[in-house]
Amino acid sequence: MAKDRFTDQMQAYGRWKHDLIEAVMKYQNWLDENGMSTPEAELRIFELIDALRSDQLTIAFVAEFARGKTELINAIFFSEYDRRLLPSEAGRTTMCPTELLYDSEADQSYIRLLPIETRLEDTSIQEFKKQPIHWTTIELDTGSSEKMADAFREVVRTKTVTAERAQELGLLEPGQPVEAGEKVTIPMWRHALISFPHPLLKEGLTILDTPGLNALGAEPELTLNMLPNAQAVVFVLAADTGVTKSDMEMWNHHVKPLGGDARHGRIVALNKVDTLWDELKDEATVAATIRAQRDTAAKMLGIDPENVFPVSAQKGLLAKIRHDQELLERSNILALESILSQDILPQKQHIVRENVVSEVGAMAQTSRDLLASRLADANKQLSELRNLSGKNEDVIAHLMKKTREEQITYHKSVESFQANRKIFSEQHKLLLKTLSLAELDRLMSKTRKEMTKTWTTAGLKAAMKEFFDITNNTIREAGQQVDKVNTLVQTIYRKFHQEHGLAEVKPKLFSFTRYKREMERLYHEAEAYRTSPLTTMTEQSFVVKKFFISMVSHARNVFFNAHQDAEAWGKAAMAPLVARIKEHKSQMERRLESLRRINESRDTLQSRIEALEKQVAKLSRQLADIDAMMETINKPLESFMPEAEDSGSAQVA
Ligand SMILES: Nc1nc2c(ncn2[C@@H]2O[C@H](COP(=O)(O)OP(=O)(O)OP(=O)(O)O)[C@@H](O)[C@H]2O)c(=O)[nH]1
Ligand SMILES: [Mg+2]
Repeated sequence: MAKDRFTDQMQAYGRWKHDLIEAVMKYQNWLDENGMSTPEAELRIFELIDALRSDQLTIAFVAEFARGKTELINAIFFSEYDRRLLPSEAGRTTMCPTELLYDSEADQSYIRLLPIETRLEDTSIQEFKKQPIHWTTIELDTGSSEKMADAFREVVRTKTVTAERAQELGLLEPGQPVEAGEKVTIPMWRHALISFPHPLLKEGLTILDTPGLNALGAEPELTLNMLPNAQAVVFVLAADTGVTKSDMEMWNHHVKPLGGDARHGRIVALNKVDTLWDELKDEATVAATIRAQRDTAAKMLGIDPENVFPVSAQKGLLAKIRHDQELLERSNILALESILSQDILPQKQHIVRENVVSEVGAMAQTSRDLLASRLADANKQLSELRNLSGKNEDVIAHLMKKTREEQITYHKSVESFQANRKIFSEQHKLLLKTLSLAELDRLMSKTRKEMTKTWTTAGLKAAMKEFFDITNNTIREAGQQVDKVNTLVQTIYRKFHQEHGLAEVKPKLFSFTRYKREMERLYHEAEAYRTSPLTTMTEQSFVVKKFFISMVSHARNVFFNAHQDAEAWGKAAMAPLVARIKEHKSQMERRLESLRRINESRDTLQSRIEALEKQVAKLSRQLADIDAMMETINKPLESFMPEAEDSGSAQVA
């Protein structure tokens, strides 16, 4: 089997995370054992381990209806059930956004369904997720794939309601005429969560299957929160329909805008190429037809043809179930899988590295620096003492005097450091206050009140503008405060370094850019939405309201994350310097103590030297320990080089 199968690589990723968690825990124990732990470090490590344990990789499938999203999911991830696990049929099948994941906190596999009527409430899906009581829960029997597939059929259920009701729920197209008493079919559920212990899901994979275009438009939270939060979006076209107007609309409005950011992988699949297979034509002609379709699709989407993957989900699933190697190759499903493993996973790992590894790495580096300085000091003392043998008391007295003087100057600069630290803490508090959720919540509830009062589009637009103008201002203020606090930190570090000549420690600065960028994106999106001619229709007021609510909750999330981040950063910002100061202080005390003891009784010189030699040996061992731990922490993902014959550029014949 090819080594670049997504399944294998995802499991390698899981092992990497597992090893990393172990290494971080080992580091924590090591800190404890060596008396180098602080409450701040302990808390931070706890948070980092928690972040690693709950780390998720989300892959979303987006396309017009019936392009084969669900079939692709079945073929790539769930073929070992030897059947079509998720319902996929001609016409509209998937009725609501469906997340497949593993909820490690639940004691039973389940399907949770959020009733469509919850659309009438001002609560976002994100918030509903925290309240299982609003969901209909079905226990999932994972013992049989038939029973599972049966249970999954619940997700695609629909019901018939009057057109007025559908309109009330915001499920009719804008401007669609409604006749009194007319019946329409609507989805039964608004959102589905499916949790079961599948190996990939257990590794933290979340798959988001979505219904076609209208559903996307009607559930702004999907396009505003869920898709931008996914690490990869697979956009599916179908060879039997070609690129239609509604495919283009979806691409331009919902998928293309996600691609500007390096954090998001965007993959285009041209599905159903088996409809072009023709036994009456030779393979070269069929391949040329597929290539031509791929090129046309790429041109229309404005991307490189290399980035469009011609596949057959249906044949891929069939081939995997039947273990038909030839058909599997022809389906080209593996090429798509290898893109997921070779592009998306390393990208994801890169983000985890940036967020977690860099931080633990920096902590470990601080410990290492501390040890190295202890070792240097012990060696220095050792050579001092060795030089003392045979010297008179005056020399020792002189050394003691010098050390005491050093101590006094040092204490003075520590005092000035404490004063600076207080200023830092005040400025940091100001930053937290600017990012405070309490303020934002007040603004949110005020805006919500205004929104409930007004159902006119103009009123909603005014509320929207006010909200975003105020938050935009707040973000600008916060940005200025961040600059101020960062400059302060740099000054404090530099000053201490200059006055004390301690080995230079570089402070970690607070990075606010991604929050600023995210809010800018939201602002522009709100602006575009407000001024779009679509939203001038009164029927749209429902969608405007929904849209706004999901934007506001997104903005709240940005603030929440920024606040948390700033808080954690503030706690850690002075830590390396404080550690250095403490260390230097106790080193001086140790030297003085050792000199004093020698001065009092000459005999202890030899035993002091021996004790120091032991200490040097111990410190060297500790250094080796931490070096080994740092190596595990920085270990790259096991490399899974693709084998030549099934590399990503495999041809579809
Ligand atoms: N010939 C062929 N048919 C396919 C292929 N993939 C999917 N189909 C069929 O296309 C139809 C739609 O597939 P789905 O997987 O339900 O499509 P979807 O994109 O999930 O559609 P919605 O859930 O309605 O948004 C089904 O009848 C599938 O059997 C393929 O590779 N080849
Ligand atoms: Mg589907």
